[in-house]
Amino acid sequence: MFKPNQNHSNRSSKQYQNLIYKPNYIKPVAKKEIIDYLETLYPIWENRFSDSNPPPEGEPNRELLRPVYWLGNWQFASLDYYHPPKGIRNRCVQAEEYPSVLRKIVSEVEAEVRQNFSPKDVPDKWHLNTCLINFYGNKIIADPETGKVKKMDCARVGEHKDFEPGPVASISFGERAFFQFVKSEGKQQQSHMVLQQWLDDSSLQIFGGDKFKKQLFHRVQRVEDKGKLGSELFAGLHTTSFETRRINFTFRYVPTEHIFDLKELPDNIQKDLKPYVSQLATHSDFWKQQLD
Ligand SMILES: O=C(O)CCC(=O)C(=O)O
Repeated sequence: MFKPNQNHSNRSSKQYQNLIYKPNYIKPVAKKEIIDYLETLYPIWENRFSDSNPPPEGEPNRELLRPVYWLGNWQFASLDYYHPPKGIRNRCVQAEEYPSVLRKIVSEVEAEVRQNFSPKDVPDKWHLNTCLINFYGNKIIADPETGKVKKMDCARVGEHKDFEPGPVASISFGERAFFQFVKSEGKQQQSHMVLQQWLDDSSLQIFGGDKFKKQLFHRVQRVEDKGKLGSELFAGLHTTSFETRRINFTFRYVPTEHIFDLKELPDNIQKDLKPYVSQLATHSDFWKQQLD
């Protein structure tokens, strides 16, 4: 059992009930293949809201803090993500398949889950068919008056839950991230930290079960900035106005009946997604076909 409030180092494998951490899980050959694959992607900047899902009264629309790419199915932020039991329709859009290097890793991770998690925490038909790729780093902003460029560190994620059923697996590359599970004390109160750990380059983290998925929230407080690790590793990426120093893949499960083709979505939603899909289609045959 983990001890609350302990600051776990990242040097060795850790296993608690429903939480696994394995450093150096991805071997260098697979890591290189994954980075090569990432260099073929053109991540996009999404807005949190859209015409069909407008921001709350008085709030402006806003860009996410980082560029993203999704595989398996794309949960556009402006569709408000997959959120069962109510938010299941028009949330998950069929997307590109995993490349073979990820398919192999995913099947090993699924075996790991089936070996180590209680069957009651692994839903029927559970498999990791959805992947969010998050790019963490500095946003590059040019001052329109002076023309000077400044960097804004956006390498964090606020507390949230992943609502997809069953365990979630996360693989990290680049600079290490300080990851926390927290107990929310309500909107006006500061959350209470329960467990924190560094997620290192090439590590695997898996969490599931009621405690880590349903009760606690999780967040990334910061990503180290030691200089070279991220910038050299990610020099060939196609993120725009952004300097990446960490990449995280989170693999999740969305029941296939909740994944829709773009064409099946209502017209107003297709209209909201058009700018994103058009942008994706400029570099992806899959997305080009979805537009045709
Ligand atoms: O970057 C990470 O380690 C966590 C990402 C995360 O919380 C998410 O994708 O939901």
